[in-house]
Amino acid sequence: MSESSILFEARDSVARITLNRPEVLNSFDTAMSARLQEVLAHVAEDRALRAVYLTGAGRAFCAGQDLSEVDGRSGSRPDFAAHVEKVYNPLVRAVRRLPKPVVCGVNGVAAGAGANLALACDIVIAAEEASFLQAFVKIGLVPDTGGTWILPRLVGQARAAAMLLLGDKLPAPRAEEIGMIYQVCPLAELEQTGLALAERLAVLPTYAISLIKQMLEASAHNPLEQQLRMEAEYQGRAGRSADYQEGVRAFLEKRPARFSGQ
Ligand code: LHQ
Repeated sequence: MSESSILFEARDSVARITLNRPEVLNSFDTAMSARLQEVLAHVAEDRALRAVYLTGAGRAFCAGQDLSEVDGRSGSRPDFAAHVEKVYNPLVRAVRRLPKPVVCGVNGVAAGAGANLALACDIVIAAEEASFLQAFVKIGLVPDTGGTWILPRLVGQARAAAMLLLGDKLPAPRAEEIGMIYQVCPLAELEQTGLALAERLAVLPTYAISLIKQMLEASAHNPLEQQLRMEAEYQGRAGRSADYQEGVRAFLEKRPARFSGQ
């Protein structure tokens, strides 16, 4: 049921979110997406929460769409455009626009929309045993959940094309090698590593981090001149923040900074 398909736990300033339908490799049905959208909206609003750790329960991260929900065997022709707008696009927007960092801990296979949800996160780490596959083409579909936007930016056109057209499994260590994800670690250390990263991020200047997220995203399409103007404008904003006051004061007083996130 939707109540338990997403587990949510707030510990100190870190929101821990777990995709929790392990019997179907945490694949998404509509209710699970709706619940994740609610949880992400709550995290966006709650000022006490300053970083997210997203992972999956059981042996997979997420196998994308729950194919039993969109079973094409009846011969009907469903409206997948509306489905993608309702189920997947809001998740990508929520993660990318969240004014807080999202660490994704890919604990096992990440396929289809599941792979692209992971790649939409700000820092992606994975278990050595994990893998990524752009499974869409294998069932006659096209990539969604931002895959055609994010993948070429992460790995370049040549590798993105091969991954999207062939749908082969990419082992996590190779994904790290080619810069698609940040880091791999043994499965037994994944949670500790991911939560430690989220905890570190949660005490950094959250407002500046939210600006950096926007700047990185804009750099994907801005010409240099526009990006330079954005950097100047956003530095202006950051310079007016309480965390800048604290950061520079702490530096001059030779003590660790205590950032409020504002
Ligand atoms: C599943 C699934 C699953 C249901 C494993 N659904 N049960 C957007 C627009 C509209 C429509 C369609 O979708 C989209 C976005 C998308 O994400 S499209 C891509 C959808 N995903 C896939 O095509 C991946 C399908 N799954 C797989 O290829 C494999 O399961 C992977 C490679 C992920 C894992 O393989 P294995 O480790 O060998 O596991 P398995 O295949 O044996 O799966 C274990 C169980 O989980 C099994 O059920 P069972 O009752 O036999 O134990 C699977 O049926 C079930 N499962 N993925 N997406």
